Amino acid sequence: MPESMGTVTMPRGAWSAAGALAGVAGLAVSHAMTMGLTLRSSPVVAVAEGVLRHVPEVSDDRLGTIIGPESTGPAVVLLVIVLLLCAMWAGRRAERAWWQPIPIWLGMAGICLVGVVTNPEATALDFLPVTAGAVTWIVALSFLSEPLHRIEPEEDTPVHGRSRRNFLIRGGVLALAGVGTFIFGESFGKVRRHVEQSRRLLNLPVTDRLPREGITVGVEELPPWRTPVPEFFIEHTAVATPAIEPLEWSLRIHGMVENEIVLTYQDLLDHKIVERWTTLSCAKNDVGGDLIGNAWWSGVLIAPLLKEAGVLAGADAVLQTSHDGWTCGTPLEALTDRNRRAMLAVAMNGEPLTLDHGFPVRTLVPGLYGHVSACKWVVDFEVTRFVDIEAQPTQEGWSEQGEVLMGSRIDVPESGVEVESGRLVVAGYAWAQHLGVSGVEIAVDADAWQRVDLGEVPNTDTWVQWRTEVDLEPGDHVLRVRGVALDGHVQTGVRRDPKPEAGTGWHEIEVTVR
Ligand SMILES: Nc1nc2c(c(=O)[nH]1)N[C@H]1C(S)=C(S)[C@@H](COP(=O)(O)O)O[C@H]1N2
Ligand SMILES: [Mo]
Repeated sequence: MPESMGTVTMPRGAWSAAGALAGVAGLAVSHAMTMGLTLRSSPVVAVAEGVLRHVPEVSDDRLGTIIGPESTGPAVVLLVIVLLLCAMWAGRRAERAWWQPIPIWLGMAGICLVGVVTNPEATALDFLPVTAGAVTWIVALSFLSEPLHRIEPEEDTPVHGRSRRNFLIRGGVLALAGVGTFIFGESFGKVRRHVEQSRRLLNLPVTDRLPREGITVGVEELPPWRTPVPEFFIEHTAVATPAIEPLEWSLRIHGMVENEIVLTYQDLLDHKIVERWTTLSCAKNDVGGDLIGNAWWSGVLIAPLLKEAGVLAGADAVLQTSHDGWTCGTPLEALTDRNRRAMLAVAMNGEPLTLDHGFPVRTLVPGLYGHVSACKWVVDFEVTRFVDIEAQPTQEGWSEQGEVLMGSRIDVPESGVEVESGRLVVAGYAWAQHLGVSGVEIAVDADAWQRVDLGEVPNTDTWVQWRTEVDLEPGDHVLRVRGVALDGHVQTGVRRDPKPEAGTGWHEIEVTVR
């Protein structure tokens, strides 16, 4: 930049430039964070998608679709331009006082936040990129404002020159950092997109299945018996979901075995695929909670693999390790028990596992809680003894054996609702995995327990739907539910917190009859 431009013109434009640079840096940070956390889309993209969801399609014969759900690209470009104009405005406000641009930054962040939270798939993590972007905007602009404030437009002193150089250096550093951050985010995102692509292209020898007639009890408001994958609970400690190429995946079976085995994804698929309905539940689930789901799982039985490896006498556990470093200890007996049919699952409801549910391979052991068994992104099986290991959940105070306790839940009606007097349909789910549910009972207020109707089940490892009708007097009522297992034992009413083993107690709801 020629020296002569300095004194008068540079500062004005410089404030806008500072704002724009800060704006770019914030967008780069939020983009990189989105990719790093393997979230679905950056805040800006989320806003663009949100807006497009509400505009009617506009098309033009020559140009094709101008606006519409397909045109996220142009919408994103437009939005970035608008945001950068706002950022330049914020930069000019910074000339007056340091706090002046803050409302503008917060307004911009607010728009992004609305875009993010209105996305149907948003999770709590989606807030992070917006927040990080907003903090970057504020910090980056202060960083650039500092030397600019020392430039007095009417003077040309040595201090002025130094400050201008200082400003240019800071601006350069920030621009480089922004570009670097963006490239880092893109490369991160590319890995994930590539794995998503590999997942889509897989053609697994698996089938899909819907529940046969008789399983559902005909209450529409009940959550589906076969939990759709997008509604299936997700529980893991990994902040960034691992993205693993099937071709790069392998499982090592070692430890107390005669022959160590390493299986690639193709090796795994060369085994016979077994398929089965199984309910998976989390020990963290509160009574009445939804950390439980039921799916049609496809995979390879673990028992024959362990037999092939030749388990040595004395072993009683398998320490499973995930690609993300998470570990869990699984009772060996549950893995080798042929009735239990523990599997290395590759598909859920007829589709390859999603990345969040453990793509490409996760363990599934019917009747055991997830924290002792259902290792996602599993890469290592060490045959061992419980006395020699301490898996992550056990260190955190969770039980070591993790056998699923009998449970039951009232889903319909919702607790707290007001209903008309007359017959009221009451329905829900019960489970006693591996043991099987023989009956479900509900009680209204202090009345006696009464049996309800059960749906059918394909095996004892799935949950069962139940339904009944009750006549309630006007007023407030409490309804509670309990299960009875096939071996005759009745679900305990003793209230206990989930940690260490699992929550117990009967699920209760309140209804008001008009
Ligand atoms: N790698 C890994 N696998 C994991 C976990 C985890 O934190 N990391 N959580 C476990 C727990 S506690 C549960 S309940 C199940 C949940 O499986 P889902 O997210 O597919 O429903 O995964 C298990 N597998
Ligand atoms: Mo869990």
